[in-house]
Amino acid sequence: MCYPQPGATKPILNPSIPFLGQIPGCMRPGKMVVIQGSVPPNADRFAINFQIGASTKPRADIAFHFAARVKAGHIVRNTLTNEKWGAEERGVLYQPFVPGQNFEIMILANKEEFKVAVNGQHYVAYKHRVRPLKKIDYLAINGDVRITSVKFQDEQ
Ligand code: 9QG
Repeated sequence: MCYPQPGATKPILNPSIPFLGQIPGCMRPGKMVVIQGSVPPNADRFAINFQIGASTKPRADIAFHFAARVKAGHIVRNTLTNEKWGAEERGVLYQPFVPGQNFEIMILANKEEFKVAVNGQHYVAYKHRVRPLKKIDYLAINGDVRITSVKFQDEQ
């Protein structure tokens, strides 16, 4: 369900991990999520999931799974539908997260794709496989990561 929430929303500060939170007004073209945090020393992997609902059994669909495999040195993008993963997108990208260091991830949805920037630099795009975007109502973050702030913004 999507509960529209007009106006600016307050950042969520220092959430515990795993984090699960409703996306105010759900996803739509122009919606941006800014996530700040750090990668703990010895981190193996963490993931950011844009979900349809919050169910754990059966597991909610994930429109966009952004999985940083820090130790393995790559980032996997995928979609989970009816508890099954689709085709992974891996590309030959550098792995931008450094154990012990802070990061900022900005994820902006437009009509065609999610655009992900890491530390102020465009990193990767992921074409929408789930439509309409407003079905996407929860953000989940799990794994080896510390989060200091999660902000939802609407592009002007
Ligand atoms: O490994 O790959 C993404 O394609 C799977 C992982 C799975 C996903 C998936 O086991 O792991 O990253 O949420 C999950 O299930 C995570 C932790 C082929």
